[in-house]
Amino acid sequence: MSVAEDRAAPARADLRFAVIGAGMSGILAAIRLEEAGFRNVEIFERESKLGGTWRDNTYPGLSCDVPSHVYRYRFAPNPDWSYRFSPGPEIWEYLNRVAHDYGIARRVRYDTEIARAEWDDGVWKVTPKGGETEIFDIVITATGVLRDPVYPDIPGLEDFEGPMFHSARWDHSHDWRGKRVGLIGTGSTAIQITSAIAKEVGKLSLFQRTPQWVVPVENPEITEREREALRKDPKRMDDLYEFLADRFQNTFARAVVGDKEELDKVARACEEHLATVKDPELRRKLTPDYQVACKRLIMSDTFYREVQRDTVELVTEKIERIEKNGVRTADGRLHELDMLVCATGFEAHKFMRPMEVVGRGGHTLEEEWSEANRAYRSVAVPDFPNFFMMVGPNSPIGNFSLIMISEMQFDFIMQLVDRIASGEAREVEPTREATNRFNKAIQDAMVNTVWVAGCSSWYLDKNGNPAMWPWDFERFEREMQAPDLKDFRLVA
Ligand code: N01
Repeated sequence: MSVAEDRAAPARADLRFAVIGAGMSGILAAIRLEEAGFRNVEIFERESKLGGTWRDNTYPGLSCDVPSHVYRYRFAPNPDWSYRFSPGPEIWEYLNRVAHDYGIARRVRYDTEIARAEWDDGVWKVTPKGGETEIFDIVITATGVLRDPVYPDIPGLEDFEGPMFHSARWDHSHDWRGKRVGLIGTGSTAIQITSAIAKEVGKLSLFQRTPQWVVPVENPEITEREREALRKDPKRMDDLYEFLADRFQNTFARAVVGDKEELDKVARACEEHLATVKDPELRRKLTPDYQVACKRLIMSDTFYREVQRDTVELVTEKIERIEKNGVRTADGRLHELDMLVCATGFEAHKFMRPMEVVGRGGHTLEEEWSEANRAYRSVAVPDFPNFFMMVGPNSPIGNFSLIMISEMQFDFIMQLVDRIASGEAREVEPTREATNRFNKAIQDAMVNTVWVAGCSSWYLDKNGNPAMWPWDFERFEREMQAPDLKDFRLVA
């Protein structure tokens, strides 16, 4: 069960850490810090349970579109995944199990939202909402990306008299079976919901503003025999991990950052898949007019089948307003509904906010990021000493395994923490020059990516720039291997 490599106990094992968030990244940080010998690690979680996005999302059809055998901590292989892309509840259980096994779950300070963290006099003063300020040496934010739901800005949303909720706040007290369900949005979430409920709804009105490219990806069950083989021989799991990671890195991960040949392959697969839709009119409505993978690619081999059912109507007329009985579209038609689900996405650029972060000399993160969210290699910000982010700005959040990303970022952060723990430095932060250089390189490289091909998506920040990692995965691995200390200001 040990995750630690052979490490000497830190000279300053008493360093105080605030880990903010107990989702996938926060659990990881807490486990790794404790394994490294740090005794004072506090984990703050604003909700009453851990698990982040896998706690919040419980909608029908929820699954991860990254293969399960790479969507796991490296130190906690799981032979029991039931499908190639396992259902959401299984992932949530996995995170819970790991957090329990490593003694983290019981130590999380639940229902504790951090309102403010201020660097003052060489320490971080961290204040929970309505709570007392506590002192820490190091702050690690692990607050996720797709956390706060966005409801559509459509007049009358509150007028609807039936159940209405966001996909990430699914209200299970209302059965959708046999009902007239309205579903707004056609992102990854809505596609999964459609595939799951189309057969049993009374009628599904799927409101599409923009069609999506959908790549057909099979999701076979992992048989008990296969699971048993993995249980007996854990090396098989490691081999599978390497195989899946390699395959992804050499295909799709390259396609989105400029490998035209790979992108063409994905495009052909999507086009052939779309051609399986029989009704030409429906096919026309489902045909995007932008580059494949410009928006986050949808992975599904069931959506086109399900959307062709008699129970489903794809509505492409603009929504004019929402009324007490349903959705009124611009053609004057009222789509009468019993319940309405908004699968309308998340605020993907908030990071730890609304938490207020105040760095050196009273400089706030809000000021620092007033033009754009910029960090040094996604993990640190100048003027914010001993402050590290997991899955911060420009992390590779496309269709990658975010667990893998988090682990690499943590390894990088840990090497900086080691400088403090060994007594070599009291404060560590990236230089402004290195941070600017990194962000300039990001902007220069972005022109080669598929995300600037002219579509709108949650990848784009408020300036219309993709908040993504514009290079291949190997470069991310290389950059996360070891900090270049010339790029840091270390204060002894
Ligand atoms: O959200 P989205 P999502 N009127 O932002 C539409 C991850 N995820 O929850 O395209 C009408 O992608 C909007 O329309 P348009 C994954 O990273 C992962 O689906 O902007 N429509 C769009 O269709 C994913 O990318 C898994 O024109 C409105 C939809 O709502 C991310 O979550 C599974 C509207 C929002 O799509 C977000 O996906 C599920 C309006 N006013 C999700 N406002 C895995 O398998 C918005 N829309 C890991």
